[in-house]
Amino acid sequence: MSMSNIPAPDRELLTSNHWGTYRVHVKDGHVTHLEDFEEDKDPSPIGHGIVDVLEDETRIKAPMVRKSWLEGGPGARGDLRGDDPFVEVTWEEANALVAEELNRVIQAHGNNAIYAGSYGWASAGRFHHAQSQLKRFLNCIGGYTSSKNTYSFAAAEVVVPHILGTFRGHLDTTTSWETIATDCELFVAFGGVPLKNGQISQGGTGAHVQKAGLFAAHDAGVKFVNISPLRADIDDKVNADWMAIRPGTDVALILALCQTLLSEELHDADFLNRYTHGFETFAAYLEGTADGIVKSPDWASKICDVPADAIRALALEMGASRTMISVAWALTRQDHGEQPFWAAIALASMLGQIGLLGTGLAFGYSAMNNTGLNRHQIDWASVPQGENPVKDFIPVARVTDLLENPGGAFDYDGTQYTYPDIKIIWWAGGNPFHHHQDLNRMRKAWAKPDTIIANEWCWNALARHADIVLPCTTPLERRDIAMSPKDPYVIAMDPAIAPVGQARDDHEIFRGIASMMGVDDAFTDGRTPDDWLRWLWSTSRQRAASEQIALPDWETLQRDGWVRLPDPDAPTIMLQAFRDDPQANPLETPSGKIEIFSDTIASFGYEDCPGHPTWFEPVEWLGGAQPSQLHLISNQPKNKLHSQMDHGSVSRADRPKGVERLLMNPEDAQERDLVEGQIVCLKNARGACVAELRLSENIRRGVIQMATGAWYKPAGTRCENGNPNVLTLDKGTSKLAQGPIAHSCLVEVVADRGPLST
Ligand SMILES: Nc1nc2c(c(=O)[nH]1)N[C@H]1C(S)=C(S)[C@@H](COP(=O)(O)OP(=O)(O)OC[C@H]3O[C@@H](n4cnc5c(=O)[nH]c(N)nc54)[C@H](O)[C@@H]3O)O[C@H]1N2
Ligand SMILES: Nc1nc2c(c(=O)[nH]1)N[C@H]1C(S)=C(S)[C@@H](COP(=O)(O)OP(=O)(O)OC[C@H]3O[C@@H](n4cnc5c(=O)[nH]c(N)nc54)[C@H](O)[C@@H]3O)O[C@H]1N2
Ligand SMILES: [Mo]
Repeated sequence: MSMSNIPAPDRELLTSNHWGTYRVHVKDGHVTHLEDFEEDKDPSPIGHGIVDVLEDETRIKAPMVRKSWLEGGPGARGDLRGDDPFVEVTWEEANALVAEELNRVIQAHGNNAIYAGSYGWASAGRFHHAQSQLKRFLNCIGGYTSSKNTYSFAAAEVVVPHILGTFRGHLDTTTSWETIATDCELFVAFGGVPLKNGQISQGGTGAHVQKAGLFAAHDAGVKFVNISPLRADIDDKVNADWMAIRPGTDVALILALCQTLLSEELHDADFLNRYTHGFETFAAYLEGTADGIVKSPDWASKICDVPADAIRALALEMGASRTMISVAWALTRQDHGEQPFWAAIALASMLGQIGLLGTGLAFGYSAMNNTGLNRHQIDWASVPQGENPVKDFIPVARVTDLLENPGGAFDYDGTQYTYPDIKIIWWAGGNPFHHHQDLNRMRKAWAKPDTIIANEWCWNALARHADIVLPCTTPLERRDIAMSPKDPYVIAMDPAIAPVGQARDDHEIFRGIASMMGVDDAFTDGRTPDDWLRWLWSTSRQRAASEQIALPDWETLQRDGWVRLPDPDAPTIMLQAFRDDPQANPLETPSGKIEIFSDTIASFGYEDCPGHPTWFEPVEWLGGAQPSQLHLISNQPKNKLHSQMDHGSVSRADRPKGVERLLMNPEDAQERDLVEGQIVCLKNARGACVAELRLSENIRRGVIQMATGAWYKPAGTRCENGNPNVLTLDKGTSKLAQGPIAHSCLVEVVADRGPLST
């Protein structure tokens, strides 16, 4: 039931997603394999993981309704979500059930009783962007309670605009990799330069550049320092110095670097004077004027467990070198996650190299493929979402609080708000049973709403915990365009096979419900999907043309399959215009300068986020741990994107025993009588999960690492697949941003004795 009237192209088929672009090979209507895109010199294996699960038993092939809900109506046995069987229904029945339930809830409770923050990455493709389709549809029927910010770096999204005027703007103008090779001497990387993460770029990746950028810098003689509990956070080839810091303590280390620069008079007073605001207050904090604590290397050493001499030496070296400071996003996903980026901005300001070639500051090289990838950034057209009349929102990671506490108050960025009372949850293109913390707590709260609707293509934990499951297509079953301002390639995404089973494109799903509710004209704007694609392309072509970039017409794009934008003439330098002329190009902060002290944040009076970068003990960290406890880093997985295709061949190949792997230092293992390859159980008061133990000297003592992504498979409060989010704590970073804090987490690890033993 393909909606497209566009004929198949006379060339090899293409597909694209966040992890890369591939040629698609099809035989008898089935995808046989994908082939790496010829333009990509460092292709990612991740994409290949979809082939064997496209049509297998994990695929949702028809609309499904949870049995108790179907029999008892909205609100029936929410506690059975995740355990109840499902009953297949027709699309007509499913659409009618959804339309009727929306009408009921809107009439009885108002549109703010619908929560459709629907956070998540979905798939690439400008038209079939699941959230845009969902939000456009809901805005046609009066709106929904939304969410703000991301799980990636919520703390930075709220704090950095107060300090630098914008966060995203600076992220999108990260200093180009090529200038690191030519103009940097010392590259200090908090959280490393994890090439595993550079496989990904939101909205589609044409060719991978992070490895080439890193290696070129190394070949040019740049010295790297990897400040991380994990040696593997930077590739062995670059011979980085490894500072095996305790997780969650980077702020103490950064403050000591600042204090050393200050006491050695290595700070750039002219830069601080001309470009920053409030340094004196911060300097007084470094000197301990108010609290009597000098933030010296000796002080920091006791917190971060890096030798004081090494801290002092690094400060002196930074003061004497052309230095780039890179801070991984992970540092924002921890308790008081507002502080590391703010402290790093203060440190880079003291070095005075911001806005120059190859030096200064960056938010996470290789967090994605686009970090430091020099490119034109066209404001590509997207599906307009319309206006949401409902003003209620939550900071994205407060979803469990929202469900637990209707009518309750929460603080956020200087204002107090109230949680609405949610009756319907709708998710399309995200997986809260992947991304949220303290999943056992969330699962309980998830039992409360009357109705949960999910658009999904595979039977993951989100689908299993929904009442109405609407089966959607994957990009291999629909036509789209991958075009992202984060990547120079535009890719025609071809439909390679017919939709599997009764799966429908998200757009088609919403069109069906819109039609039942009498808003199909508003939803489609009178356009067919093909009309939308042509509109998206012609609008985007015009926007490119206004920036002197000529793009082919629609027919030519379809014929050729892809186009690469020309490279910009000059490298990108973060904050260059501000550096060149701070009067003509002030920052969008109250002072127009870098706010090392923020009067605005100070005026909020938050005890957990005062007016300047401050060290706080995290709620969970090694400094406050029992001897039996270890610090769990649950970082991004190498072989997949989040939970996507965890069931596919590429991810499965990485866990031969079926469960996620856990990395531990051999000495920690010996103390616990644990051995390589053993199945272990991680546990704390919030839950437990299993993992296969792997030992390595490349992780600091006291720290264990387990990638996220395993599909949540609860047996009581224990996850049998190894999803670390049964262990992580669900609490906001601070009253300022209320961001998630997955990386602040203590656990115990014991030999596994089976499901009933925990
Ligand atoms: N412990 C811990 N937890 C974390 C993190 C961490 O570091 N540690 N990181 C956090 C971060 S940074 C992030 S961004 C989040 C990621 O969290 P998510 O973005 O929610 O994770 P994904 O697995 O990418 O979820 C995307 C979902 O969309 C579905 N999907 C794909 N294509 C389509 C489509 O076309 N239509 C529809 N309807 N659905 C589709 C997929 O099957 C999948 O279920 O996780 C966060 N959680
Ligand atoms: N392959 C793959 N790539 C991805 C993703 C994926 O799921 N798979 N997800 C993408 C997304 S949505 C995002 S947001 C980015 C996230 O990008 P990041 O936030 O950079 O990702 P992480 O892998 O969580 O963290 C990077 C490293 O920081 C280190 N680290 C953790 N805590 C601390 C600390 O307290 N101090 C120091 N110094 N280091 C610490 C960890 O060892 C970790 O390996 O990755 C993107 N790239
Ligand atoms: Mo993210």
